[in-house]
Amino acid sequence: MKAAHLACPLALLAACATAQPTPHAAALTGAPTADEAKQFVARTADELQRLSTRDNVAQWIKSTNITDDTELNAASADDDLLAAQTRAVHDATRFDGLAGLDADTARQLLLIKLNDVGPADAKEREEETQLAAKLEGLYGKGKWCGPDGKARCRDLQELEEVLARSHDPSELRDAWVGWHSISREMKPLYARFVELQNKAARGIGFADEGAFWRARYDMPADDFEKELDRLWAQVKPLYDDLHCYVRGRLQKTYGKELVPDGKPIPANLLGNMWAQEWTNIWPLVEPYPGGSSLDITKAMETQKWDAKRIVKTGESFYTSMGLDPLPETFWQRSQFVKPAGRDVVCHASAWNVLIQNDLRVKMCIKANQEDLETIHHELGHNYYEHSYYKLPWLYHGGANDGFHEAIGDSLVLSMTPGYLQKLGLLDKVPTDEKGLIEVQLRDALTRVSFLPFGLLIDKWRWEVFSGKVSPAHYNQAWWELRQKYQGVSAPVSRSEEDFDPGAKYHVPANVPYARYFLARILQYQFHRSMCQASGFKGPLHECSVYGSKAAGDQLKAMLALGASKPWQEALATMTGSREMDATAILDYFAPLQTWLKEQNKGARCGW
Ligand code: X8Z
Ligand code: ZN
Repeated sequence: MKAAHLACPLALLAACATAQPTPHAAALTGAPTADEAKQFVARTADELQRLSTRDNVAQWIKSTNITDDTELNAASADDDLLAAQTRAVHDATRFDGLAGLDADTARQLLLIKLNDVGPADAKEREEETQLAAKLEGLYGKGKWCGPDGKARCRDLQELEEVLARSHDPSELRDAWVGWHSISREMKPLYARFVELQNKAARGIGFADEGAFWRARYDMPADDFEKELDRLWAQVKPLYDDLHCYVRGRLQKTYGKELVPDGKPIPANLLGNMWAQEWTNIWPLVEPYPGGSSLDITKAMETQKWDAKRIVKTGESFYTSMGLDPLPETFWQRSQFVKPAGRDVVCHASAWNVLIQNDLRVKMCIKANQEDLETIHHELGHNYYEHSYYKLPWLYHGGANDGFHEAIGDSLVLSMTPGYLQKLGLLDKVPTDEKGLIEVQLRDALTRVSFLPFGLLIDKWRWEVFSGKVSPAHYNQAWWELRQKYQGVSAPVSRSEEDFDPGAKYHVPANVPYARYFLARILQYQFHRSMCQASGFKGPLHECSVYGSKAAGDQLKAMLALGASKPWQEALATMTGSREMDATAILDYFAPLQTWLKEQNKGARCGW
């Protein structure tokens, strides 16, 4: 599969295609020519698009009905695609250094070479695709049936609900431990999966699979790593301020014994299975309770919002900006709610299955704020796909994978209290200083909290791929990074029998994660530009581009580029700048940061 955001085990940024026999390098003799390169690109694109379509169908069937058969079927389609991509990557090297290529051919050759590949040995490739399908399946089917296996079995959605709502430390611990037990059996499979991916990456000249992932950003792979660290350094002070305030407030509920000063926060106390977003602990940290309620989940429940209404609300945001309505087939073919009686991958994803505008989402929607935001996120992927599906196949993709993740998220920033009031989900729009802090703190619990998590998953994987961390130390290295970046700790002691990274979807599903960190930075840059385009003049956090055709035009112009240009150019189209930069998120949260610093005076921050 191609799109980076799909729940596709092997799909990475530029990947996914394969198929009709491309002209094998060996079969071509004589010096390569620019014409020949052009034909090679066209043939390869045809083949890869055909195989990707078939793979998408198989992946969709598997993800919406996990069985041994659908897993094997998906693995087999993946295998064909991967075989063709691997061959194409090798064949494309024939044109390395060739002068006289037109810009489009050169760009497409580059993109072919960034496609996912498999090990050269067919048996090993088959093993890899089967492992990929199995690992994602284990996650999708995961259930916790108590320590002796005899309790009522609970799936992730149920256990997440406990993490979100309970304030009883032992209940929180049990739900956390329960879910983290489902990944234990993944460990040997994952270790082998890493070996095979490394073999594949080395087969095309990369040091390891991590280096291959980092090479997909229109800049040298080492520079990309530095770029991430630079962006993190920009936002870390804001995260630290939030961490300090939240820890202080959690102490009031759980006591200093459970939440000591100067130490990481236990990961089960932050309202989310992975402590990646902290919105759910709002009742414990709300600074000025008693004012207007910002809890729109309650309003959605009372008003009995269903999945269709949630998705329609998402679509109307896009159409209000002048983007097209979703195709009729979207409504017929998507999975909005968890079907009864079969295992599915509930983790939300967006698809263009048959490629020709066959947009779909796959979700298990619940009526809450998180899913209202997630549908905007997923539709962002769908609208990107809608904007580039007529471009040549190799341009079907985001400017980089962080762009793909940031589109919907940038619109979520326009879901201001004023907008939510229009939806009937907020009674009153807070107008005073306290109201502003409340709104910003809630936002920060959702988005600032995420930043270090977004960074550390791939920091861990890169170390795993490079061999710096061996399977004997997988879990230890994981918790070192969780502590270092997030300042959270495991709620109970862990060992190498545990495989805690596997309890996060993107690890068994093999979806790179740095993209989400980038998206958290980019979404504010996009928001700032769209606000300017819409003519908005006030502070960034007050702007909503709902209904702005000018903002929509600006967005459409960038989306329409797909992957045809380096991301720096796409960014310039949208923002006028070629740099990713955290000043937009820092500006946005400036009032909150000042307030947090005030609150934290005298506290022992850090861990
Ligand atoms: O996986 C997702 C999306 C699908 S691309 C729902 N997200 C990350 C996660 O859930 O961990 C969105 C935010 C981060
Ligand atoms: Zn996404």
